This record gives sequence, structure tokens and C-alpha cells, in this order.
Amino acid sequence: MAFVTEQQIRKFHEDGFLVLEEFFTTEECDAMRKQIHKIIADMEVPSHCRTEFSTKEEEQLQAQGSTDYFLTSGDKIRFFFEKGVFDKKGEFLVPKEKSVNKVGHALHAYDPIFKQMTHSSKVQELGRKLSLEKPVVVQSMYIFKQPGIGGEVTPHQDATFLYTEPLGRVLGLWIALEDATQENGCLWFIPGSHTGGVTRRMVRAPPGSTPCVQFLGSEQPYEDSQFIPVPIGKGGLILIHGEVVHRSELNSSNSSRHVYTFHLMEAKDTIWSRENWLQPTPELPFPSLYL
Ligand code: AKG
Repeated sequence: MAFVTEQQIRKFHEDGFLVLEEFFTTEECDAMRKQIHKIIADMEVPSHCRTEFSTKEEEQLQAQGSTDYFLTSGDKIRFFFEKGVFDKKGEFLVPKEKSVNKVGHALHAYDPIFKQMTHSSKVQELGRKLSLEKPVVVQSMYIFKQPGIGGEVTPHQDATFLYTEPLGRVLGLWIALEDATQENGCLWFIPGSHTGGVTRRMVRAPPGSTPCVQFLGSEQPYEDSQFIPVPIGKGGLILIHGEVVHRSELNSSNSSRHVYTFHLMEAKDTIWSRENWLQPTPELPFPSLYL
């Protein structure tokens, strides 16, 4: 693997993100892509996507169904779709492998290939280089950024969604399984934006409410000129500080931009907010990165 130098670690602390090209091999990337292909071939379409609704009550039930599906996905492998990919009867309007926006949020726990990559010795070594003492894996996602329809991700800080006390304990590892370019929707960052805390938090709404989460505070306005594009080759890894501001654009190209991403938390002396949408469960307490 790419050896991580002290200078790179310093750069990470300075910028709030770090690019590590060729962290995973082509073979490892292809193994992940092959595995997701199998998972999608076997996927069961969630019932709230199949429901035809015509009355207000049915509409509410459908919204509640998708709320529950999301809120209880932290310890499961579940499917989240692009808009407009189902007809009224819940049948696919596009090939099903082109319909999925992402798969989340526990591939790292329940799928053997993603589990192996998440806990690979090079990821563990990276954790040690970053002086993480008790890192745990809180969630994972496979993001497709489908050609032509893969939606934009608006500017945000991951700690908005994954809040800890103190801050500064969450890290994203974002692995390009194909080249990520400006054309197909690479990440963009505001270098150095990770030092001012968070201005917006997404918290669980009271049980039974729709939507199931609400925002406290608001995202600051950012200028486009503050962001820099960060293209990266297949196999590259971007390390993302929990408070650095980042975004990605709509993929209007003809190529997909698959990534596998997961988040770590340094659990030593850290409180995971009970208000986060994502909670550890008896079935899946956050697993230690170090096996
Ligand atoms: C995140 O995982 O926090 C992202 O911002 C991912 C955005 C993307 O992959 O386009």
C-alpha cells in the first residue's frame, strides 16, 4: 500500500482531507465491484417502493415505510434508489443495477468482501498512523453516482450527521472503485474548513414523526470559489475529517463513479450522540477496526 508519511498526516491535519492514491489495488476494487453486482442481482426491492398509493393515508403510510426503512438501516444492508426509477406499481423503469443511489449502512459487518476490505491490514495501519487508539466502524456505504442521474451532494460536514462530543472524532474513508473525475462527480473540498465546529446538526425527530429526522441550525453559505476539486484514480482513498466541508456535483457524464466509503470514530473518551439517526444496536454494536 501507499506508505503514509508524517508529512501526509500533517497535511491531513492542515487541510482536513488527504488523498492517498493507489491505496487499494485494481484487484481489490474489482472484487468490491463484483460483490456489489451480486448483492444487487439478489436484492429485494423494499416494500415501500412497491406500494401504489392514491389516498393521503396511503401516502402517509408509504412515507412512514421509507422512514422506518432508513432509520433501521444502520445494522442492515439496504437499498436506496435514485428518483423516478419506479413506475406507479413499483416496477423498475430502468435496469435495476442503474436504479440504486447507494447501499447502506452495514456492508462492513455483514458482507465478507466489504468486511475484509474495511478491516484490511493497510486500513488498520492507517488508523495507527493517525494515532487512533480505539477506532470503531460506525457505518459503511456503497455509492454508485449513476451515469447521467447520480445526484449532487450539497456542501456538508459529516459531523452534521455523525455527531460526537468532543468533535473531531469522526473520520471518513472514501475509496474510489473507478476513476473519480470532475466529469463524473469527484469530491470537492474547502481546505482548512474543519476547524470551526459544526453549524448544523441532523437529529432524530420524536418517534412516529415524519420526516424522521430534523435539522438544528443551518449550513453556512459557501462560495463556489472556496471549493477545490479532488479527482482521484481507481483504488485511491480520500481521508475525510468529520468537520471538513465537502460536496460533489451531479454526474452528467456517461460513466459511473462507484465508491465504497465507511466512517470511523475514535471511541476513546468520546460520546456518540444519542440524537444521531444512526445508533449502535444489540445486534451490531460498532465493531472495533483493530481485530
Ligand atoms: C460523504 O460520504 O460524506 C459524501 O459526501 C459522499 C459524496 C459522494 O460520494 O459523492
